[in-house]
Amino acid sequence: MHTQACIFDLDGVIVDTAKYHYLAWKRLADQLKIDFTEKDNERLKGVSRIASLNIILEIGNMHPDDRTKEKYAALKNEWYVDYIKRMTPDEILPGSIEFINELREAGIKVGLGSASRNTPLILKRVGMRNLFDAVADGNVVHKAKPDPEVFLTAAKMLNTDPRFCVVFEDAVAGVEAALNAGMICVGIGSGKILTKAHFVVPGLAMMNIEKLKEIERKARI
Ligand code: B16
Ligand code: MG
Repeated sequence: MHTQACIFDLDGVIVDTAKYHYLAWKRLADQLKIDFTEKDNERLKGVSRIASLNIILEIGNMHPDDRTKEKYAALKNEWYVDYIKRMTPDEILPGSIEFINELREAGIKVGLGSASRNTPLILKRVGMRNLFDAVADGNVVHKAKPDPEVFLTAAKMLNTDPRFCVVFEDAVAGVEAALNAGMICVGIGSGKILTKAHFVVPGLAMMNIEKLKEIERKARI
């Protein structure tokens, strides 16, 4: 097997924080009298905080100045943090810990690549920080997915050639970021949405080393 490192997205792959992002954005949209639906929320997945706000403002056809935008983003984050500071390890998505432990036992490095600036708080709340050899998140990376910066940074931290990294991603922008980094990408979710991923599974509960080997073989053909 060539794979030397696996890099995981956080929101939607390891934990389901998308629901909290939605509740907090919805609260802001309601205050601004913008009609923001769960379907609209799909467009926000994997996208940075300010880019998410821009999508919501676009839906409402609003054009506030930069200072007002920062105020809105800060308000949303305050409400979001209120949710995530109450998270528990019960909110880790099924199969995540088992698969990561299997990788670690096989000597494969494990990294995290997330757009979220709240990554440290989430990892602390769910007690997973020690399972990652490297964490590249929105605090150290500045270009939003689909730019490959977040995954290339994780690979560098792990001292691994990007060609030997496999990324697990639930967002379209994240899959593109992984491919732009020259990595193999396993989509988490639906093959109808994540059409560019090398392989798609519904969740990490479907993953193990044997499956990883099979995916790697198919992706390299
Ligand atoms: P924050 P991921 C992303 O996390 C979320 O999918 C996206 O909805 C969010 O806007 C972004 O993080 C920034 O999060 O506001 O906490 O900095 O999927 O890259 O783990
Ligand atoms: Mg995600």
